[in-house]
Amino acid sequence: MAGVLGVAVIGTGRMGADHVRRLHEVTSGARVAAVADVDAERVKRIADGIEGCSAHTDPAAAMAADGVDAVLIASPGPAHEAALLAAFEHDLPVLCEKPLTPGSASALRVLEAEQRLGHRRVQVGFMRRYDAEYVKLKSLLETGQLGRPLMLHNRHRNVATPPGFTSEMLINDSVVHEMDITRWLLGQEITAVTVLKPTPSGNAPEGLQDPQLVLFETAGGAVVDVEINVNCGFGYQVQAEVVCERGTARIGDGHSLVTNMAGRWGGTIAQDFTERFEDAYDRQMQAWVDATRRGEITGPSAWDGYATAAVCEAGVRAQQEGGRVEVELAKRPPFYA
Ligand code: NAD
Ligand code: ISE
Repeated sequence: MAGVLGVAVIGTGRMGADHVRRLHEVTSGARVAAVADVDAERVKRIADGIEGCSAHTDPAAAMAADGVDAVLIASPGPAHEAALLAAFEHDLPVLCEKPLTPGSASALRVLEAEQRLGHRRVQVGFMRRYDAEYVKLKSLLETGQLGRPLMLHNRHRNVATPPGFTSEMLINDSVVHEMDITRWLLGQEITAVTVLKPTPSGNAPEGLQDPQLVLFETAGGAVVDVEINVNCGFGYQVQAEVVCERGTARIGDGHSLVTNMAGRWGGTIAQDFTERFEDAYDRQMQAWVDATRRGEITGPSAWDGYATAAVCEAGVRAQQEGGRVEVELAKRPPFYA
């Protein structure tokens, strides 16, 4: 495709509005051609700020609008399957925010529908794969200098949860990123999940099991731990340390700016994901637009969306029933090789 890519953005809440801004102000080679949201006022307000952008309350109507070549889905997870199937009807390339869908059965239906199209159409918004530090870490592991990865320690901390955030969402909404990054960094599927539950923090809303310690086992015999701690109060932190046979490598310390003043040294901590991963969201968008304009689909696939949904299911069972739960994963179709 030679021209500018016209994108329909479905869902204009926190992430969708930020993606609209990004496409409009940061990304090159793309424009926001249409927006859709069930909230008519919100979607009109957003479209009014962008020349040539139409507003819709029906996602399918936005996808059928003039000048739309591709779709970005940023509605809540339960609305993703319908939006993906509508995009497939128009044979449009899609960048779909995580999760692909909230369960493995619905994710499998999406895989089957994409395979019926005969070509890949979906990139899933696991944006950490575009974070400069994670990219460096993966490149280092791939050189083999450190030897085989034995363990991966992760910390995932949020300042506070929004209203309605449940104990299951610590797994489905938050740890899903570590599921993807583990599979990507180590190049191995996750085979089993165990969840340990400390006495909840006094910062956590009543009834929320926060924090949790989540353990993955991988097909290659690595063990991965994730501290998920989403009402820590002090900042948004995502850190990872890989322990290999000949050394370790660690990212996410946030030491890019260190100040010395009045007998103290220190820096600042990001307060949310839009700040910590701003560059990653930008790079993800540019990579998707560039690949789409070349007629290619790159980045995390619908298979990655399905595989993480399957791990989430094992994780929620482990959280609720206790013990070690094995991940039930379908055979990977050659289509997603
Ligand atoms: P949000 O609640 O702020 O926004 C969702 C928007 O979608 C709302 O404006 C709502 O009116 C609209 N909506 C609801 N149902 C719809 C439908 N059927 N069709 C069209 N619009 C609909 O949510 P959010 O925080 O922006 O999350 C959106 C998506 O982004 C979710 O899938 C979430 O998991 C994902 N997300 C990803 C990251 C990340 O780091 N990659 C961070 C936050 C959220
Ligand atoms: C949110 O939905 C995200 O995707 C963020 O990246 C994550 O850090 C946060 O915990 C989730 O709630």
